[in-house]
This record gives sequence, C-alpha cells and structure tokens, in this order.
Amino acid sequence: MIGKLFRGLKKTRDRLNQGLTHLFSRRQLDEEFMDELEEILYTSDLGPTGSAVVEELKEAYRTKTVRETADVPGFLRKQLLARLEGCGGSLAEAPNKPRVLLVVGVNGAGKTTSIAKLAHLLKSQGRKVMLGAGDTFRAGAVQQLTTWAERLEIPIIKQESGADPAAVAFDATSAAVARGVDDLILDTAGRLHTQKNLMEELRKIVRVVRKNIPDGPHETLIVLDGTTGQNAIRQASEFQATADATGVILAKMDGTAKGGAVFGIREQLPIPVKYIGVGEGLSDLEPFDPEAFVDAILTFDNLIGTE
Ligand SMILES: Nc1nc2c(ncn2[C@@H]2O[C@H](COP(=O)(O)OP(=O)(O)OP(=O)(O)O)[C@@H](O)[C@H]2O)c(=O)[nH]1
Ligand SMILES: [Mg+2]
Repeated sequence: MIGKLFRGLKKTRDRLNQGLTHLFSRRQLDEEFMDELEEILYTSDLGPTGSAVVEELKEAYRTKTVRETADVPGFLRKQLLARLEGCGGSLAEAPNKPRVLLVVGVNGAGKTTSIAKLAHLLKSQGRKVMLGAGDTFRAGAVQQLTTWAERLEIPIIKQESGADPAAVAFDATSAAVARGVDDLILDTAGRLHTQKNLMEELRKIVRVVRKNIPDGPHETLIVLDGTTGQNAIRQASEFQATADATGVILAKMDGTAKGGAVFGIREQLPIPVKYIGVGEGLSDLEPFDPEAFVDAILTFDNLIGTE
C-alpha cells in the first residue's frame, strides 16, 4: 500500500509528525505531555479518535503499563491498530457461483470507478467477472460502465436508461448463473439515505437478486468519498444501516484525503473498510492494510529515543 496512498497521506503525516517530534523532544511523560498530545492528535484529522486514544494512554499511565515517553509511540500504534481490527481486503465467499457484490453510496462517491477497479483486481486473480448496469437513473451512467467493461473485456448486462434497476438485477443474476461467472458486480444509482423511495428501490434490488441467488448479495459495499469530513461519515452511518452494507470502499484517498477519517468511519460504521481507491486508473484500488495505513500516518521511528 506504500506509494500512492503514502503520498496521499502526506499532509496528515507531516502535520502529525511535526507536532509529535517537537513534543517528544522536550517533554517528560506527564499530564501536560498528554494534554499536548491530545491537542496535536485532535487538530490533525484524527478528530475525536485522537482524544479517545489519549484517554486510553492516561489510563495506561495510571496503571503503569506506560511509564515513559519511549513507550508512547508503540502504545499509540497499538490503540490505532485495534480500531482497525477486522479491516482488510477480503470479500465474503459465496457457497456457489456467482458471488454477487452490490455497490451502493451517495452521488459521485466513486461507485462506478471503484467497480471497474474491483473488476480489474478480481479478473487479475483469474476470476470470471460480469458487471450489471443497475444505475438506470443518471443519463450516461450505463455508457460509463459499458466503457469500463469494454476496456476490461468483460461482459456487462444492461438495459436502456430509465429501466427498472431491479429488472437489470434480475437479468444480470440470471445471466451470471447461466454463464457460470465467479463474480457479478452490480452498480447502482447514487442516493441519499433520506430518499425513502430510492432506499426502497435498493431493497427491491436485493429481493430480486435473491430470486435467482437466495444467499446473495454476498457483499453490499458502500463507497465513501475519502475527501469528505465527519458530517459525511454520520450520513454514511445511517445509509449503511438502511442498506445493510457489509463493507466499505474508501475512494479518493490519493488527493486531498483526510487519512484520519478512516478511524471516524470505523467508529461510526460497524463494518470493515475493505478497499481504498488511490486514483482514477484501473489499478488504483488496494486492499486496505491497517498496519501499512497506520505506519503511513505516524512514522514512529522518528519519535523513539529523541528525548
Ligand atoms: N482521484 C480519485 N478520483 C476518483 C477515485 N474514485 C473515483 N474518482 C473520481 O470521482 C468521480 C466520480 O466517480 P464515479 O465512479 O463516477 O462516482 P459514482 O459514485 O459512480 O457517481 P454517480 O454514479 O454519479 O453517483 C470521477 O471523476 C472519478 O474519476 C479515486 O480513488 N481517486
Ligand atoms: Mg456511478
């Protein structure tokens, strides 16, 4: 995951490490150290997670599991990693072919692009992939996915714009069964959790998928825009609950992404981050690797032994 993500997280990393290096170079471990640490973590984009981790540090200091500043980097790393437990780029297995992956999210989050990237990744693992053009709402959406399918040289099931997305889901699941594909990835139109009809439409898509594939969809992946803040995370939480999402694809982690948002997402959503998008190209999707991620935010090596 080093590379594009590491570059994307530069702002977060630089901001944090500047403050931390300064703090570690001149302070003993005491209440003031911890208050200052909290401020640094909070004002970086870790937000409330920063405060929570410092509370845990204070407790560890009281119980003497943490005794000196040199213990702090390791402690922080451990607490941050604990929050990302269960995250990682594995998808639920389907007992029978095809595995159905339903992709949902608000407008413009990065759904269609992420589908193309995920299809590319799965295809490169030797899997037979098919796409379903379930966004029949936005003009141009079917064509956008068709263009990706052509580039990827994989089949796509579609109807004309304006068609019932549940009908597309039915066609696509039927075709996927008939052709023995390994993975069927269904695109959907962007929607807000407050749009009752559109959320009902998602449930209808799921019901129709189950007519052909009773245990599907095997994953409902919610795509979130990594550049949006805490507010968007709260919205995503309600969306996730309504849509029964099982995993997160965090898109746009390459540019102005706020790396710390991952922890906020993890706290607000009871589902794992599975993949991150680091660009607009086909190979710009990476399985989420918690250790590499934490290490890309906090370069602890600088901090140890600088007392
Ligand atoms: N830099 C960057 N851009 C991305 C990434 N993922 C998607 N985009 C861009 O974000 C924009 C929206 O992406 P789409 O995939 O069309 O988003 P969507 O959720 O399908 O949008 P709607 O179908 O309109 O709801 C496009 O310009 C993409 O190229 C990413 O990981 N990094
Ligand atoms: Mg789309």
